Amino acid sequence: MSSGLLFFAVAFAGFLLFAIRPAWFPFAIDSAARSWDREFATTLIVTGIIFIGAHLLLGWTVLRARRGKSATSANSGLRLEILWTSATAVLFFGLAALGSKGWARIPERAPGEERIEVYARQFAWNFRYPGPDGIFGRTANKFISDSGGNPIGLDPADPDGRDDIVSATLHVPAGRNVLLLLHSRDVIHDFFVRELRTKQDIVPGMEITLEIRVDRPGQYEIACAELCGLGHSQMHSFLVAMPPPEYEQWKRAH
Ligand SMILES: [Cu+2]
Repeated sequence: MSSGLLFFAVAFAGFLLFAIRPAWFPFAIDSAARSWDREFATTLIVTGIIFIGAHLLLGWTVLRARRGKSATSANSGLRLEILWTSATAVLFFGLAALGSKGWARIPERAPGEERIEVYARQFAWNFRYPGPDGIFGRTANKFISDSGGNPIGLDPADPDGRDDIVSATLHVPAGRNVLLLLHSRDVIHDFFVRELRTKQDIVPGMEITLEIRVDRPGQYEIACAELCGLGHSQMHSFLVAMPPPEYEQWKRAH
């Protein structure tokens, strides 16, 4: 096979990878995630055009040199050097500015948002809801008992905690702002949902907040994205986004 044919075969295969998207991102389930996807696509298209253009130019100069026409000396290209260096700088700063606009669009804290606690441990997830009273009951390490069904250490003497709901899956109301309060019981874990395009580290001894708003009901996988020990690969759960009436019903049933 000639090298030219091989080049076109590889280029075509590369093009197909993007066009057919066999291993592309799963769909995005909130507005911030969709804006980051648009940002990603813009960057990919702009850099893709430049990449292809630069390689065509490179091929053209190689062919030209083969035909015996010498390249111009490096000194005479100073103006060009300045031109494309500054064009690259403008492009990169422009893309960064566009990107920061996307980050600023992360959902703001909203009154009436649903507050849910996330508890990560080696190697499982637990989620806590404050129950009808809206107050999270006290917790303490001495009450933690995985075999006794108290993985987060709820204080049995605290009346505020009696109606708290502890679940192994994260149920959220679709279309409403949800404030996740992230806790770790042991080492650093990381809350990751591909469809949210978000990863948030969970550090022991800290309460880290993460604001999400899922607008598409469904079930999505939660993975731990921080290598946290031997069972790390099994540390997963599900985010279940439900229409608000169904969500309220689910809470009442627990
Ligand atoms: Cu983990």
